[in-house]
Amino acid sequence: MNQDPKRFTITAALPYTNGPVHIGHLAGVYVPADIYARFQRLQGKEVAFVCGSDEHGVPITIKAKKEGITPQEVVDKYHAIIKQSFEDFGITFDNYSRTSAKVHHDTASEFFKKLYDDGKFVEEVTEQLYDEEASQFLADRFVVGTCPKCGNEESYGDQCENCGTSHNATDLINPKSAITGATPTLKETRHWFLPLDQYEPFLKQWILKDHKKDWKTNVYGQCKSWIDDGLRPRAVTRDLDWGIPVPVDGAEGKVLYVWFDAPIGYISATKEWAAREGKDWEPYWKSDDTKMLHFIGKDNIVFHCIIFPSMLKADGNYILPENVPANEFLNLEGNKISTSKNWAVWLHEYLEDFPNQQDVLRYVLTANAPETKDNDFTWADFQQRNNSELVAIFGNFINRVTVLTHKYYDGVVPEPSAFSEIDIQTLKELKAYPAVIESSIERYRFREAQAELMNVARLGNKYLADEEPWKTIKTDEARTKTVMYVALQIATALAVLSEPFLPFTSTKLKNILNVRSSTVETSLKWNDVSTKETLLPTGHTINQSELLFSKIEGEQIQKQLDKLETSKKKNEAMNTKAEPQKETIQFDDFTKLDMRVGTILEAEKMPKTKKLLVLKVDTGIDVRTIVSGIAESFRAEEIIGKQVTVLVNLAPRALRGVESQGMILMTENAEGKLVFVNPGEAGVTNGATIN
Ligand code: B3M
Ligand code: ZN
Repeated sequence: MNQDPKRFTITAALPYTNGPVHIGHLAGVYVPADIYARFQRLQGKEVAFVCGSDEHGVPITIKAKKEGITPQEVVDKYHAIIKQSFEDFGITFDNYSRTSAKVHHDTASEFFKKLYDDGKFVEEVTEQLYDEEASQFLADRFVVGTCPKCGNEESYGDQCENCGTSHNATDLINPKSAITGATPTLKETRHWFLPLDQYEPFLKQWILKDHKKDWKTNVYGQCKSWIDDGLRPRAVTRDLDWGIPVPVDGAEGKVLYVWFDAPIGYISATKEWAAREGKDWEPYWKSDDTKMLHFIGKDNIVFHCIIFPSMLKADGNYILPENVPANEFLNLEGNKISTSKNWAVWLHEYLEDFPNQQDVLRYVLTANAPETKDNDFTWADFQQRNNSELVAIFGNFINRVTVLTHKYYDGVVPEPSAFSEIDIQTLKELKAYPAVIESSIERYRFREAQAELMNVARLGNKYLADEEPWKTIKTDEARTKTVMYVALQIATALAVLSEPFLPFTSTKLKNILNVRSSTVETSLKWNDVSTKETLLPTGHTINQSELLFSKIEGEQIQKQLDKLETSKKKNEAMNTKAEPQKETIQFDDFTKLDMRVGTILEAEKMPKTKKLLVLKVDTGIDVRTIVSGIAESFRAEEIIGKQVTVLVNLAPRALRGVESQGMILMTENAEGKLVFVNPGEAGVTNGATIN
């Protein structure tokens, strides 16, 4: 691969279409990929940035079963939501496709057929796990068991999420069906295997030798450990009814393994895009002067670095990725993000609470990107970075420059006189930034790159603070003009350099500087910041100033924390172990309890207590006083008139001097709040017995 690629094929992992996308997806894959793609386009490079929905695979069929709808209905629903979220956050895919598209079914089938015809697969009848109860073979996420490598008891059939190892379902210790919970039996079935062992020499050369230096250590390390462990043939077909049918005779009822078809989705997405744009897709996949990159999360490394490259190699006509800049995981407030536990910040929900603040989230996620290790997102940090970085540094600088330009010069860029030492130095520093940021981006260090962008704003702030145009305006008109001219050049540089990171802000800023519709912008490219003498010429008029960022208040953050707290409580309630069963009693023991339906007639707080309410209850037998410890869960007014279950023959006892003549039956709900064990049926009269 030469140093100056002609075009870029940038892929971002195809999200499984069984749920919406959250901040972990954005931070790990889509924001870094988008920064990279936007940056290359700003450099004037040809880019195909492709992605799409991964619509096959077991997670989707499981979701469909759970919701009682078809897999197609599941993917249609989430494809639309996911696509919208990406658009909303300014992820500039050239094509966001889906693997249920015809172009993909055709492309994946042809890919398989070619390898099949070329004799690249090993066809074998083997024993696979089978669920007798569900009459179904178990593979991938249909089976869970203990990981043979790390001992994680919840490993899936094809991959352990704890240690990242990819294995065959039959390797699992103590496998259990995820459908019925049954212990699977073994049943013979025919499948096609990609003999990864045969690709070992190729992988050793390509990864362990050629890319030792330029791949991230986490990616390289994982690959090395798999290769060192020895690779084994992997089945690329499955006995399932959801997926792409295996396109050969004698394969009825079988589909391609989702991890065989999904990466081919990158090719299909490129084809679809090229057809739409009237371009040729092939150079993007087959030409040596193309730089191909896969942006993914760390759990996808084996598929993108070992299996897919072996497939491409087996075909023989394809280029290989130049790099696979996989990220680690983003945690949320100290815990692993989890869809099933609703421990996540969903993108569509974020936008409801923080409308038009996409850039704030992009910024914070990049500032905390899990590039070399797992990282944590906290709402406190989110607020802090917005208020003391985006508002106080970036926003403040732009606001000062634009407000002063209007105040002093009616919005017209003034003419500078001779530059001082400081001006020359400042402009020189400014011109160095594009190369500095570029170098970080080209090494996939997006946090570092964005930090350098903020340094441009800091440079501007410092310059204004040192040169104090608000003071010199009273004494030295010429000097003030020069200072404002220099500050306006820095502001314009920020509009250009912020585009990959903060695209909405960049557009807003270009509008303020009035460089979008005029001829100025057409000439503003990334490198112009370092090469052009003038970015914003004297005499150019800028538009009215508006705030780029706004302060985020404590209540907004509290609301987000409360949401998470609710999820936490629900999870705790779901996980609390039921109390062990008490000793067995005889039927006669039970009949000793006299439980009735009663109605609360009056309720009043017991003076000087926190928990106790004094109730008058109509039990159908009589109206009696019952003291109940429920004041923390109910206000007295709200329970008057409620029908409840009462144990009426409990020996009376005095509580704080009031005799309680019975007990109301209660339990706790998911949030830990007491609730009545309610008769629940309309038309039950007081005094009705419970048995
Ligand atoms: N759908 C896995 C995931 O979301 C998967 C990526 C496919 S990329 C070809 O983790
Ligand atoms: Zn494991």
